Amino acid sequence: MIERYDPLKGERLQILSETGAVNPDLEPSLANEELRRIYGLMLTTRTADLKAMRLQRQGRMGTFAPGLGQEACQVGSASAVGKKDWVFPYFRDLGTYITLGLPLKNYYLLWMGSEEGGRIPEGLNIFTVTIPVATHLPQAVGFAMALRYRKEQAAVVAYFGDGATSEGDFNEALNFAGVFRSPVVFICVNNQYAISTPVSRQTAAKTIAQKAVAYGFSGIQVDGNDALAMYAATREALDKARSGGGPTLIEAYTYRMSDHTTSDDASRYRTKDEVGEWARRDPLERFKTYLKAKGLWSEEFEAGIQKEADDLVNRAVDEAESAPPPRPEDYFTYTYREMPPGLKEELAALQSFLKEGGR
Ligand SMILES: Cc1ncc(C[n+]2csc(CCOP(=O)(O)OP(=O)(O)O)c2C)c(N)n1
Repeated sequence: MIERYDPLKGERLQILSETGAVNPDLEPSLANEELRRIYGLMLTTRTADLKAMRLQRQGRMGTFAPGLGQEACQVGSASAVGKKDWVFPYFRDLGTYITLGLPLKNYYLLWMGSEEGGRIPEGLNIFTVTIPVATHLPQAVGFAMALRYRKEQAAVVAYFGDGATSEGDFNEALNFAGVFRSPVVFICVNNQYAISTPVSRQTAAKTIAQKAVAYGFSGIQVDGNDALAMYAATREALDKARSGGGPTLIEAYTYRMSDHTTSDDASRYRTKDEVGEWARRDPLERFKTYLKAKGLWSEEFEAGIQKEADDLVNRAVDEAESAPPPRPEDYFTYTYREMPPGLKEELAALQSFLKEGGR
């Protein structure tokens, strides 16, 4: 299917139309319970995301990067990840973490400034939030090569934004992956902006997906507000990667509905009309219409999963807020197995500063 969509011709994979009508030829065969689960995960993601924004406004959380509008990119693609695959998310990937089973408490703790939040529970094949743009991409490719050398039937998924494609790390990662046919799926979440820089100032290319052509592998542009399309494209790309077919670049074409972070004001560089235009393409509404048409949605179902989401979010807030406060030393502890001399010096300086009552 991926090969059938040519990004150079402006072709984009869509399975659920903007009005929620499904293309029966492309509809993935997912059990009813799985479809309801996908919707529930998107709803949970949105609930958790809006809560984080409120916590920040109340001074209970640090800077936060909201993912409003990107739920289908995250939940749709992550639902296709296999048990043995590994995932390198980026900093706006709450739904990816929720889908793959990271406790929400951890995610909240991280944005509350605690390194404890970055401790991934045993058995979860997922990496911590990466704040530096694109630095995790060469790491993801290296990890994929390690899987290959170990002859594991597994692949890697790496997420990043459109802004990341201007970084050298993007070029190095995709070039290496192309040459060595690494088992990796690159998912570029093109949400149209990198802070205030629109994608038209990021690249002169018509699509991001077409960049794959220059690296010698396939790229596909997918409607990122269509969870079914994200699921289908990711599943196919992962199957291909695991069976030796090499990498794929998926461009999830979407929109960041909220601010870049809690310290941004997007209304200074975007028009109300533009935001309104994208609000019509809401990924949750679209999926709800699809479930309704299949007889899988009811008011009681919605109320039930909303309550579950609220309970989960409230529990995670309680747990995160009652956890021990972060220790400044922790920021030095986890980067290297053995702390290099420069860091040791900085840590000692911080400790004496704190001892003297510094804050
Ligand atoms: C290497 C690096 N440079 C700059 C920054 C500051 N920064 C944080 S997010 C961001 C924009 C990223 O945009 P994009 O990759 O499109 O992802 P989005 O935030 O839109 O999801 C920048 C420049 C950073 N974190 N890392």
